[in-house]
Amino acid sequence: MELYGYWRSSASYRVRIALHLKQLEFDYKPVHLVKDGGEHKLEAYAQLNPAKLVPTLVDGDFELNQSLAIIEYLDSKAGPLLVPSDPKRAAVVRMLALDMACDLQPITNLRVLQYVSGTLGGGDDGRQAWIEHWVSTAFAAFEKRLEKHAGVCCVGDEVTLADVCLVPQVYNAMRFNIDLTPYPTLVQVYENLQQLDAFQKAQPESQADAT
Ligand SMILES: N[C@@H](CCC(=O)N[C@@H](CS)C(=O)NCC(=O)O)C(=O)O
Repeated sequence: MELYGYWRSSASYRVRIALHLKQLEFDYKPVHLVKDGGEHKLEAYAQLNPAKLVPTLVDGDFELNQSLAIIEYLDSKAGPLLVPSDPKRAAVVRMLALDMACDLQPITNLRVLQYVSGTLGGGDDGRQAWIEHWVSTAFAAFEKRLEKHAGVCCVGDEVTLADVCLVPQVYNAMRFNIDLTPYPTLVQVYENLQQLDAFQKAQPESQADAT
């Protein structure tokens, strides 16, 4: 399999964690999101993803975009299951995963930040205020959910899709110096997950394209 991604992309980071948890071999194909206006906007990459976003997984002649669809596909290939089979547990895991991947990540994505700071004229301060507002809104709610559901991981003591989606957003928040002290449960779960080999291997700074 091949994974087209970018070291700092949170959606690529999710897929890397899932691949490592499942111990699936893959070739990592870096797509630079910043250099020369972004390699993801070039025709060669748009052939793989017309939405011009990373990641893309290629498995033989099968090409797939959208990190959550990719992770579900990987779940069908190899264990451990990241969405549990118990329906209630699965629904809770999906709820938490979507809090991060659907309600938070898209509004802090590169193209949105560029629009806020550039097109709308917000500059660096506007971008920072935007990130702080939306991360703290999402993390405050997530902290409450974790108080109800967390063990060592987001939902009990097993690693799930919720953890795979949380860690990249915490990495992103730290990158933008967001104060995490109001979210002690979230920070504890993040630190627990950072101990695991798969999460370490998937870290942005450990990727070949990290600069
Ligand atoms: N919902 C998509 C989101 C993909 C996405 O937003 N990718 C970002 C990096 S995390 C990207 O390619 N951004 C490029 C840009 O904003 O121009 C997924 O989960 O795969």
